[in-house]
Order: sequence, then structure tokens, then C-alpha cells
Amino acid sequence: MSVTTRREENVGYVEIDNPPVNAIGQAVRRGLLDAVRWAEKEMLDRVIVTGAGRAFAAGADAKEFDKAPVEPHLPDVLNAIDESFVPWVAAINGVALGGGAEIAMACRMRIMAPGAQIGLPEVTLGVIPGAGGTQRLPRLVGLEKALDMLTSGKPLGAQAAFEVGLAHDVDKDPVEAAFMVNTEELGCVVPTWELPAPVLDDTALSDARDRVKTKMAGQSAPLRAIDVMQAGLAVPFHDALPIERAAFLELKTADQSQALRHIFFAKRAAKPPADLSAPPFVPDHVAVVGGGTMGAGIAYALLNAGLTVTLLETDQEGMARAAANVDKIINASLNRGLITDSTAADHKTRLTISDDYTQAGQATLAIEAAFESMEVKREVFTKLEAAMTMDAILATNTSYLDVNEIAASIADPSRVVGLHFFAPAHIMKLLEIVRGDQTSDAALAVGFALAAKFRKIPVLAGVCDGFIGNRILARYREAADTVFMDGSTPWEVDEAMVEFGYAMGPYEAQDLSGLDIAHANRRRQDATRDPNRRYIPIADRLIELGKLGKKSGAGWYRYPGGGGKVEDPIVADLAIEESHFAGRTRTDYPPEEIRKRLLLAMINEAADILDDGIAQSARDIDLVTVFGYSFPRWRGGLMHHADTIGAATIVSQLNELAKEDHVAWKVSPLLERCAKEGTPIAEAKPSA
Ligand code: 3H9
Repeated sequence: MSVTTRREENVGYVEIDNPPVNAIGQAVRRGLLDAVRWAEKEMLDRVIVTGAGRAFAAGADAKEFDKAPVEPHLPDVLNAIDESFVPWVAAINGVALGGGAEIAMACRMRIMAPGAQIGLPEVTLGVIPGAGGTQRLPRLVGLEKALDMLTSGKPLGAQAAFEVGLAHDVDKDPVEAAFMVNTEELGCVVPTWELPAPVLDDTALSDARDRVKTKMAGQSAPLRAIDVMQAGLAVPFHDALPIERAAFLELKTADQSQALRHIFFAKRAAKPPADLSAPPFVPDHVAVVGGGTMGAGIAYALLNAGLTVTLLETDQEGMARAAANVDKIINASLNRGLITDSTAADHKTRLTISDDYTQAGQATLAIEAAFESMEVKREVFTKLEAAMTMDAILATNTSYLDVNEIAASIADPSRVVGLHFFAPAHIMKLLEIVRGDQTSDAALAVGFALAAKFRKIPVLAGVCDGFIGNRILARYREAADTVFMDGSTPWEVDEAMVEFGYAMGPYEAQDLSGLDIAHANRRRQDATRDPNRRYIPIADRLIELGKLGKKSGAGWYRYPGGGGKVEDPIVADLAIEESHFAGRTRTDYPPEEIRKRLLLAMINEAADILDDGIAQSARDIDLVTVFGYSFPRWRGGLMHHADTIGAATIVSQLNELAKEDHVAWKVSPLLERCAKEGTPIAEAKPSA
């Protein structure tokens, strides 16, 4: 059942009923068109359309985008609603997004429930509205607001929609309110398509284009949406629709839409493994060890999720620092209007900061976010084991260290799981859940339940140095350093990756996070590093010079007065010097070559990660790279992007590079298999 109709006296009630979110597939379109004809045949006074369940309609069914369009097409259905002599009223009970908002805008009136939302998020799926949205929205809310909604994709809440004239009323029973609208008043409302088009204001249009170019660089759909809106508003409504339709159909099968839809569905498919035997369990009291930036962020996320938190530090000084760190986050959230004063006060009542581990006795989960040293971690785990009950789950937030070795510090290692948060922990969407050799299903289930509670994206990872994300990051940085040592500057490398779609390049990103952690990591790896692997010492030279990144005023770049980055000729000279010592000839790499090398290094490592069973799927790697490491979402994540290049091309490019350095560019067996068998990397399975 996709659309149901019923008549009560002279009012027709139409309900879109396509669980879970009333996506508008072919059956819904057919049902709505039939409902228009039915209402006309029955000579009804009005039709009230609403959605069954929690949504009004979430938009066109994105699963149909790869298929050829099947009649009736949504623009035709909506024209039939808009032009019908029976006026339709949209009773917007929940989200009205994309095609759902377009249905509502084709109605004479829109009445929204207080919690409902309306918007055109098509650009977030790489397309533009394809059923009149680019033309009806500006007629209803004016050019500037329409440009903003269309290019950002951000929906409006009911009150905001009312204020801009998109909703006529806000009512907790929108169906009843639609019934109560005076018939005469309803009869006087001009159909949306007949409303005058707003004047095309050149400044508003060019401002919108500039905004898109800075905030959504590289993405085609938002600019196309502006072009289509502009072209359509310059011609009569019915001439505008084919322009919009043609652009929608072209974009929906293009690479960017495929990539964005891949990420949309991958995000929703990130769930606990199907064979997990333990039920989800969210502890109500959690101990967090370490009140640094990461620990404070985790504590805040837990408080925000309504849990009780005991934050453990080593001494009074540490406790004061931890309190200040949590306060800083609470105040920032207050200032941004994310929480109210009473929520902030409530958070504080559920937080205890202590240096006494026995305070964690009632907690059923501990998350250790202490200093990144095996010795420190093992000591913390021994103390937690003594203080907490036998069945409490003990998680480590380590970014690189061996979870099995940490687990071995307590009697029952099955209680230990890795929960790798990303800074800032209360904001970043990704959570790597690391399964040690002994990790129990119960411990994993807590990790996944916590991710759901935080609305984070959980990705299961196995134990290795850096798990999924940081292991790929290490190769990315290694490739960048090699290119730098052999000919480029850090700013050329950064520029090349920004052109690819990253918000910032690897060197600027390192300056922001600080060079000291990576340095400590390199020292940790000294004993086990493959002696045949090239080692680039430039980052070590920066540390010697006290250049620790932005926080010290200089790193790869200089930051005079704590302000924006400035290129530093001393850093460029270091590469020339080191390159000379190493007897290498420097090459001037063009940006395409820089990008190729950095991407190939990551893809090759990611393929090994998949082959080793550290990641469960290429899709998980895509999620990690997009949500943890800012890989451009519109490229669909690292492995999705790799498939657009093709395994055979990747292997041949890697083989070419292996002539320069057969250790760094040794081709992953998984890529070789994909190339040989002609299978996409997305479908590749571990060799074991
Ligand atoms: C469009 O409308 C183009 C038109 O202009 C032109 C037409 C000609 N299609 O997110 P959830 C599934 S473009 C197919 O977990 P929530 C989703 O995959 C579209 N499936 O729930 C999931 O499935 P599963 C513009 C969809 O409560 C289930 O529904 N619209 C669609 O956290 C539950 O979803 C958008 O961009 C869809 N359109 O959030 C809106 N939407 O259970 C996209 C959802 O198998 N959707 N599903 O994992 C959303 O933003 C959120 O899903 C929504 C619900 C806010 C609706």
C-alpha cells in the first residue's frame, strides 16, 4: 500500500504510506496521480495530503536513481496537483524533503506539525530538485532564501518555514488544522505555479555562487541548481520545468551523485556485525580516564547522551585541567545555542572528577583516554580492573597501540575493546570499534550501542598499528614527505590535495593537530621499522627546531601572531638539504603527479588493510576516510574513488612507481586480484 485515499463528506484524505520514510517511488507517484483524478471525479471541496508514520515524504526513492525513470514522472504528478480545480492542502506531519517538499509546494497550503521539517536536500545527493522545486520555492520564499535553501540543502523547522512564508500555519494536529481552513480562504489561494517569479537579482545570484565555490568547492550540483533556478525564472513556469528535468536526469547518473548516494547508504548500513551474539547495552554510568582534549570531549559526549560520568585524573592539577577542559566545551555549546543553561547545569550534576579510582566502582564501562604510552595504559587498566566489577567493559581510546597488549594487562582480556574516537570527540562522526583477539561480543555490543546513542558511525576494525584510519594516514604522510623531499614544497602538496577536494592538505592538517604525537609514534616504531624502507627525516628536523605546529607558532608553515599560515622558506630549504645529503635528484612534480602518488599510496595501503581483514569491507574504509579524515564525500570515499580509476590502472601505475622504490610501492595482492579478475574493489574480499 503506497497511497491510501478516503472520503469524509466533501473532503478527501490522502495518505502517503511507504515505510519507513515514505520515499516517493513509482507506486507512490501512481497513487498520487490517481488521487488527483479521484478527487476531481468526486468533485471534492479539498484534499488533505499527509504521510503515514513519522515522515511526510523523504523525497524521491534514491534507490531508483540508477534505473531508467518510469511513468508517471513526479513533475507531471505535481503539475496535476497544482493545476487541479480541487485545492490540495499539505498536512506536514514529519520531514518533507526533496520530492516530499515539492509535493507540499505544489499544494495550495502547507500546515506543519511543530517538529516537522521542510527542505530541498537534493544537492547532498549530488542532484538538484527535479519536480519543480527550483521554480516553486523562489515563488514562495523569494530568491535569496530559495538560493540559500537550495544550495545548502539544509531544511527549515516548522517555525522558520512559517516565518519565511513557506508554511501557512504550525499546528500539532496539521490534518485537523487543514480541515479547519475556511473554504473561501482556501479558494482564494493562488496555485503556486501561477505566482509571479521573483526578480532575478544579480548580486544575490553571484553571492550564492561565491558561497558555493568556497564552501562546496568541487561539487557540481549546487552551482547547477543556481543556473537552473536562474534560467527557469527567466521563462514561463512550464518552460522552466524541462530545463530543470534535463539537469536532474543528467546529474542523477553522474559520478558525484553516485558517490554521494554511496556514502548516504553506506552510513545507514554501518551496523553491528550480523553474527554478534550479545544484545546492545548502553551503560548508564561510564568512567573516563584522562581529562585532556580527547577525554574531556568523550566525557561531554557521554553527558550529552544523558549518562553519568566519572572522570579520572592522576592528581589535583590534572583534575583542575580536566574540569577546565569540560567547562570549555560546555560553554562553547552554550554559546552556539546547542544546549540551554539548564542542560548545562544538569550535565554538571552528572559529572564527578576525581583522582580516586574507587569512584569508578559503580560504572559498567570505562573509556581510557590517557597518554599514548603502553606503560601508562597498562597501569590504568590494572587500576580499573581493581576498582570495577568483574563484568565491566574496559575500552581504550588508543590511536595506534596494540589493543591485545593492553588487554593482556588484566586477567580477563575479553572485557577489553578499542573505542577510537576522533577529535573533537563530541563532534566527529566516526567511531572505530577495535576488536582484539579476545574481545567478547558483549564488549563489542557496548561499543556499537554507544555509537548509536551518540549518533556516530561505527566501523569495526582489527588490531594493527593505526587500525584502519591512522594506518592509511601514515602512508598518506609518507608519500607526501617523499614528494616533498624529492622536489615539491609542502604548500604545493597541500594545494594539490585541496584541488582534489580536501578542505586542507596533509601539512596544514598536521600543523593543526600538532607534530609531537606523530614524532612520538615514529620513535615508537624505530625498533621495528623495515630497514629497507626509505625514512624521510624532515619532520624530525622540525621537532629539533621546536616547530610543533600551529600551537608553537610554526610547523610546516609559520603562523605569525597566531594568525593564518605563511609559507616558510626554511622548511623548503630543509628538504633541499636532506635531499642533497641523501644524494637524490629533485624533480618538479606537477599537481596531478602529486595527487596520483598520495592517492595511490593510500589506496594500496587500504587494499592491504582489507586483505588482512582489518577492515570488513571497502565500504567501511570509505566511511573511515570520509568521516574521520575529511576525504571529499562527493568522491564517495577512498575505495569508491579507487573503483572510478579501476584496479587495472591502479596496478599498472603502482608497478611503474615500484621501479623507483619497490618497497614503498609494492602492489597489494588484493589489487592484483581485482585487476586480474576484473572485479570492483568494492566487492573484494580478504584473502584469508
Ligand atoms: C529527490 O527527492 C529528487 C526530487 O527532487 C526529484 C524527483 C524527480 N530514498 O536515515 P534513516 C531509507 S532526491 C530511499 O536511517 P532517519 C534509508 O536508507 C531525495 N531510501 O532514518 C533507511 O533505510 P534502511 C531527497 C531512503 O530517521 C531508512 O529509509 N531526499 C530515502 O535517521 C531510514 O532512514 C533526501 O535527501 C530516500 N530518499 O532519517 C532525504 N531516505 O532502513 C534523505 C531514507 O534500509 N533522507 N531512506 O537503512 C534523509 O535525510 C533521512 O533518511 C530522513 C530520516 C531524515 C528522511
